Amino acid sequence: MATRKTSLYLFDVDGTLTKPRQIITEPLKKFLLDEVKPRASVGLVSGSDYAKIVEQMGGESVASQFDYVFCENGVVQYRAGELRSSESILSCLGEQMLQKVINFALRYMSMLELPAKRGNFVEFRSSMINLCPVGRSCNQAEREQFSVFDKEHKIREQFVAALVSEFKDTPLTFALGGQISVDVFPTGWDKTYCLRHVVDENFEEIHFFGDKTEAGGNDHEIYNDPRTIGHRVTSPDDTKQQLKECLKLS
Ligand code: M1P
Repeated sequence: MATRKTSLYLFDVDGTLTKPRQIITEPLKKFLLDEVKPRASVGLVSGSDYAKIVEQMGGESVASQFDYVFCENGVVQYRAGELRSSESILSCLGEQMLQKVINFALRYMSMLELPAKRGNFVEFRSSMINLCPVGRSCNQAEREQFSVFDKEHKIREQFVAALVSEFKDTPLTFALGGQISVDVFPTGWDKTYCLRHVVDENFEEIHFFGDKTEAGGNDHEIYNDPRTIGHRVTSPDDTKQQLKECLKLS
């Protein structure tokens, strides 16, 4: 039987606990904190930064009730609302290489014709760069519109292929972020990175729930890692259903 000492349940956020970039629903939040947390340790592991995770969980007071909050794939780690550790992509790559990536990406994105283009095409975070052809300042309708266009025209897949080819000799990984962007980070700084922070806890089971588990998605590595039991989900409702089955809840 799962206990908080023996079992850890890790959750991706976008598409797993919330709709992309939306706020978690009250019933799911309550279910996780009232039903799951008493039975297992719980953690969030997202490509997003802390501010976005807090916003999507409905505030810092909720986020800090999770035992672990792993941001930017766990390269930035929070516990109980406190920053515990982080790494810098700038120190890892150096300014010159970073600029090569940013300049290539901006040139590539400048050639794209899309239904809409807004601002904030490159978001620089502690441990990753997020590249967004439509621009992160798009509104929700423009986000949805890009997502439909991207599914049809494979904008991000082609962008990733161009980045991989250009930087094939550089230890960088390019992963489809959520709905509208591409995450760029040093190889190895994928979601499996967060597992090093829980080694000392000696959990018998680490479950991971995510929706982007296919190759190229940002849940792929941790979902397939031998240290985790991976659960592929299709929506927040599906996550709840699978959790009920795992924990034998009615
Ligand atoms: O699901 C995690 C992703 O969330 C956002 O993706 P998008 O804006 O494309 O839906 C980004 O924060 C991305 O970095 C992150 O991986």
